Amino acid sequence: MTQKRIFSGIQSTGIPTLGSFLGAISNWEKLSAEYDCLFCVVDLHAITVRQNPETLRKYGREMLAWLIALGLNPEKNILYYQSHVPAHAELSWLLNCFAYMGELNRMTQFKVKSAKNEENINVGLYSYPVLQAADILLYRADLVPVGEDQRQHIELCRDIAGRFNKIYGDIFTIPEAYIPPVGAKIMSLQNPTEKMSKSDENVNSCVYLSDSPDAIIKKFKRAVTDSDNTVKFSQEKPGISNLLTIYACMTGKKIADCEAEFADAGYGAFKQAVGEAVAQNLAPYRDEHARIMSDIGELDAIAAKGAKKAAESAAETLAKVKKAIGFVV
Ligand code: AQP
Repeated sequence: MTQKRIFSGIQSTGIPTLGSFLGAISNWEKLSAEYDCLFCVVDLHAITVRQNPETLRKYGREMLAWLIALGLNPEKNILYYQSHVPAHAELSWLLNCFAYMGELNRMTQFKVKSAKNEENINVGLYSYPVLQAADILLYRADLVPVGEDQRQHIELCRDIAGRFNKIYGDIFTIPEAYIPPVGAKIMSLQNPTEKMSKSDENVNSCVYLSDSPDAIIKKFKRAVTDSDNTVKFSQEKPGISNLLTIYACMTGKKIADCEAEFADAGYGAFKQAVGEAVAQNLAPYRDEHARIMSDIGELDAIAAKGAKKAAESAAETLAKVKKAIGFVV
């Protein structure tokens, strides 16, 4: 039996956060033992928000190095930059003709990002989910491990694939989202009702994977909570609930056991413990990242090899799609 396939991607819009690690990349690493995997630095998606060219290039390489440092073995998994495989953009155009504006108008991420970038509400930002559908469908992925914020985009991808298949036959694999039961939406440390985001202007709202242990502990000490001083998971306590989720993910304990552990502790001791757990867990990855970044030639060679393999697989799907649509082949 052939192995089932996973595709997932991450934008090169900054240094990855604890949110992208817990919501996505740590699960990629766990699932990669059982699946045939492609993991992509989605730099075409990144330019839906204006980027400085040098910074974008730097973040692209750094992101690929993070994926490897976090345990994605390039010998086992296909790792590459989206812009190195033109089939993503090509299929995206074709799928634009099968996606409805009514559907895209409903996308929460578009609404949030266009509110934040009023001076640059570009067509790419609007059709972002169609490119994401192309990313996934090109590789006939069975499973797409993502954070909660991407659930709506995966649903749209399934709808577009189903619509296409209904017209042209069984061309696309309809993918399933994999959203982890705990850690699917890590919230900002400064505003716990908003998602932790790597492009947040307030650096204290995010833990970046590159942060030093001291910086991590300080950020948790400053985390916004309420004044009630009881460590309890509840909707009324979004700050403390977020910290409990992070602590549970870092220690592998159940939320209820974490609550019990800190039942007699105040917020100060709890925040210190969460900070230390995160700092301790992330330290080895930071060292490994620095080691990988010390050999850019090797990193670029990994990306080139990954793009070659990805392009071969993508070409098969694209050929089927073009033939089905009726282009002269
Ligand atoms: N806070 C989060 N909690 C859980 N999962 C998260 N992810 C991102 N933030 C969190 C998941 O990480 C994967 C890669 O995300 P991305 O970088 O491609 O896009 P994003 O969701 O837009 O992430 P950011 O950090 O918010 O980036 P910017 O600031 O550039 O928009 C996805 O699976 C995502 O769900």
